[in-house]
Amino acid sequence: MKVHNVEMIMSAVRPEQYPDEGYPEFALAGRSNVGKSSFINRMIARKSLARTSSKPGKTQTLNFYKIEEQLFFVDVPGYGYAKVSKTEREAWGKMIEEYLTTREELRAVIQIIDVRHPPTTDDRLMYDFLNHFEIPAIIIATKADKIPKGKVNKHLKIVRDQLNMRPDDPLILFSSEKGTGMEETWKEIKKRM
Ligand SMILES: Nc1nc2c(ncn2[C@@H]2O[C@H](COP(=O)(O)OP(=O)(O)OP(=O)(O)O)[C@@H](O)[C@H]2O)c(=O)[nH]1
Ligand SMILES: [Mg+2]
Repeated sequence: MKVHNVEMIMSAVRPEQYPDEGYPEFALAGRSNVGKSSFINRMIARKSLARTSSKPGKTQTLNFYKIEEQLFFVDVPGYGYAKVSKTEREAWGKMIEEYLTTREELRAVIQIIDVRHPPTTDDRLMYDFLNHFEIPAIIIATKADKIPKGKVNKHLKIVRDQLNMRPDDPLILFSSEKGTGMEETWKEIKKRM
C-alpha cells in the first residue's frame, strides 16, 4: 500500500481522548527502543512523523496516526523502560492495558521484536497477554539489516520457539532502515481490517 495521506490525530492517555471515527486500529507493542515508532514511519513512508530516538522512553502517550481515512496506527510506550518512577510505570501499564482490553476498534497488535536477540521475558508476557485476551497478534522481527542474511532463519526460529508462537500467527522479517517486510506486513494488516 502506498500511503499518501496521514495525520497525527491525537495523543491520548484516557479513553475519552481516543478518536471516534471508528476506523480499524493496529497498535504497536514492544520493548522500549526496539523500533516501534520507526516501524510506523517506514510503513507510512514518512521520515519522522512518529518521533524516534536512540534513547529509550521516547513515546509516552497513545499516539493515533490516521492513514488514508482507513485505519489508525496506535503508537504505544515501550515496556521494560527502567528510567521512570514506579508510579509512572504503573500509570503507563494501566493506560496500555485499558486500551488493549477495552478498545473495540482494535483489530490486532503488531508486536515488535528485535530479531538479533532472543525474546525477553517481557516479550513473552506481552504475547501471552494478547493470547489470553484473544487479541490477534502480528509479530514483526525488526532490525533485519543488522544480522547477516545467512543467519536470518536461525534467528526467526528462535523468536518463534521462545515466544511459543501459535503456528497461524504471522512472523515477518522487517527492517525500518531498508524497508524489508513492508508489503508482507500490509497484507497481514489488510486481512484483519
Ligand atoms: N538499523 C536499524 N535501526 C533501527 C531499526 N528500527 C529502529 N531503529 C533504531 O532504533 C532506535 C529506537 O527506535 P524507535 O523507533 O524510537 O523505538 P521505539 O520502540 O519507538 O522506542 P520508545 O518510544 O522509546 O518505546 C532508533 O535509534 C532507530 O533509528 C531498524 O530496522 N534498523
Ligand atoms: Mg517510540
